[in-house]
Amino acid sequence: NQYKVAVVGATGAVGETMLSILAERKFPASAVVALASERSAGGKVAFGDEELLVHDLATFDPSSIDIALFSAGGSVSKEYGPKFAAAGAVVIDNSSTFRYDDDVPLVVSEVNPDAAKQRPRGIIANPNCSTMQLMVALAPIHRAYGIERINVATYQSASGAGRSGMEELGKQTAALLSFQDITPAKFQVQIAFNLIPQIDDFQDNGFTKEEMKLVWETRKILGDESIGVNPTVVRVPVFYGHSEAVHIETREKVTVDAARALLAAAPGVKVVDERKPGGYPTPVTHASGTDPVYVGRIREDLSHPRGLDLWVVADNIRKGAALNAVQIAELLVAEGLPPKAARG
Ligand code: A2P
Ligand code: 11C
Repeated sequence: NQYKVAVVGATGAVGETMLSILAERKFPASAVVALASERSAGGKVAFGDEELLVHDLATFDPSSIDIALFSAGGSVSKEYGPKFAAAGAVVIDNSSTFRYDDDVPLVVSEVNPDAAKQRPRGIIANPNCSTMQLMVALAPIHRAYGIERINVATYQSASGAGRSGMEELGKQTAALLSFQDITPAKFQVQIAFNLIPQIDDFQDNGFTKEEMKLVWETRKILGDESIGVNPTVVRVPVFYGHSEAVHIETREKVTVDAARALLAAAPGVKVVDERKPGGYPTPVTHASGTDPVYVGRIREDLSHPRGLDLWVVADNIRKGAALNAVQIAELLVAEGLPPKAARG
């Protein structure tokens, strides 16, 4: 079976990676269509060794599309996602627009792949990057030992804010090193040589929306509303790769050896946990540009009898967004989704 695939937001940080991963993994596509706003329509984007012409989403007819990967922001998903679904495409959406709707599955390919089969609206949501890597690492532990509570502090890279976030980090760094003044634009305050304990807007409860996404998405993906999640999210001056200092409390005690063995066998996880300098994953030395979710610094909590500490790092643009979206598309292939062309 060969599918006609659309990538919406093809010129963005996630969209361009969706295209390269579709090519890398030889996704069975009869055609791939690159879509963005009229600003970049007529330009070119890379697809493996080829170049694709960028088309204007606003004037594109979706009727021939089998699978559409959306990563052009929430408002674009909200307007065009349902239009593509109504035209018979399965929409895999990377925005937060549909994630919390009961009739839209929220899928991490290694964790709850079967959820993708029930999609009454023709839309499958891709989780937020910070939740994604947390779930790949924690689902095996939850299923074996039962997680009651998660304390997590994140260290999220500038690429989470898209291409303009990376540009701002680069420009501020260069400007400050040559003693020039900077004016924050994309980020709330200076990001170069700094840390910002805010991602997305503040909610009434004092948490930011990025923090609440960790709470809502964890419960939905693991199918367990009783899990306590206590998040603090921080933007850091790193280009690619989100890191997380994770503390969990389980119903049954998990030893370091048991956690290591479980994670070593878990799909999508790579354990890097040598107790020596550099024997742990970092965004630059391990995660950036690669697919696994890396776990290191595994320790039994000194202050709680059933507590475990972990350090979890992944490329937020790849597993955190583009790779998982393509893996969801691969689930559709495995399921035998009939392509429109074959349906005649
Ligand atoms: P464009 O290049 O035309 O602005 P990032 O998250 O890296 O900032 O990328 C955002 C992506 O979403 C880009 O591909 C951008 O395309 C696309 N995009 C933004 N607004 C629209 C829109 N109104 N219609 C279609 N694509 C959009
Ligand atoms: C960030 N996690 O790092 C955000 C980006 O809900 O898909 C992705 C936001 C989302 O800024």
